[in-house]
Amino acid sequence: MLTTCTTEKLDVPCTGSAHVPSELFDGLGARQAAISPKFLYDALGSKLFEAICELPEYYPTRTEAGIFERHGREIAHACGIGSTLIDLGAGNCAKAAALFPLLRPAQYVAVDISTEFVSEALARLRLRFPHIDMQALGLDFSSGLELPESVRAERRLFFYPGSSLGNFTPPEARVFLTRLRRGCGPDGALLIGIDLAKDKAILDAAYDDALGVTAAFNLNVLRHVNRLLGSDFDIRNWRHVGLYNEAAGRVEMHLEAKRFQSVRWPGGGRDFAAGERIHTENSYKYRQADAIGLLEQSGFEATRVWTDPRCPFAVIHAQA
Ligand code: AVI
Repeated sequence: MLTTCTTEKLDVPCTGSAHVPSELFDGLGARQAAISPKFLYDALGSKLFEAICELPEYYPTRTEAGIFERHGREIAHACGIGSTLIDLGAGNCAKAAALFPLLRPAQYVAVDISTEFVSEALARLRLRFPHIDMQALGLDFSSGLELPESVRAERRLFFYPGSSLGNFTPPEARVFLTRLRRGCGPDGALLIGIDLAKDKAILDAAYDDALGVTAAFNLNVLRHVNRLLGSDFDIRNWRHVGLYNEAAGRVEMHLEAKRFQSVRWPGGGRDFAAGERIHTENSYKYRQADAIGLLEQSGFEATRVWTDPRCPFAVIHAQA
């Protein structure tokens, strides 16, 4: 089920209380316990992710920003000006805002699961760019992409930076991209940033930083789950694990129980043995050819690719 809400009217999470707990119950009850990575992004989680992007170990944000800086004009040429810029997972809107002077969008639509966070960012952005028509959408676009009529249908340019595609499994990514391609309409396109496979040591450090910000980001999901589910996870009983699984081609984040514990929630609960893990995120790292293959299997035509010579990362423009 898809829940769409315009943030201006909202002061509650828009994730529809009817389906959120059942998804969480299923994940926590599974043999390999799991929590969907979307639950990492409550208001604090979004702020912690913002801090991760500043860390020296977390290269994707810096690398991608460098590509936008070095190739901005070519990127704008490929995308054209005056588009309907739809920013998926907009967060603090900083990445899209940096492109406004080049892309000069006719409309900017900031989509994020964390409504509170994105609407605050948009309020600040409206002051800087009063001539751009802007709207915020609180939307869990991982499960559907029904845009309201207020979003212009012409010249849609979906913007999906930061390698968020890596948080889907490849089959899920294909389903998601196919849905995006349909949402583009006949004259739409996609501008996407995809992280590429690299040295295990670099990846391990990026997802388990020395300051412990990624650990806090991961552990915070349990506080969010406690609020959503009424459970009694004690974050002091868990430790963060983030490492590259080379065979699977992905970084995995887990929470590992430090000791045996019983966790309760209304109507149920679960015992966790010491060392047992809850899987909280995958972050797939593609080879460039595989990333392009994925786009093409989803009906897109990759027209331009920009990379960084020192750190494998690709920004791709793909026509619908
Ligand atoms: C949002 N997403 C692309 C980030 C990533 O790199 O997979 C989330 C993240 N998880 C840990 N650090 C950052």
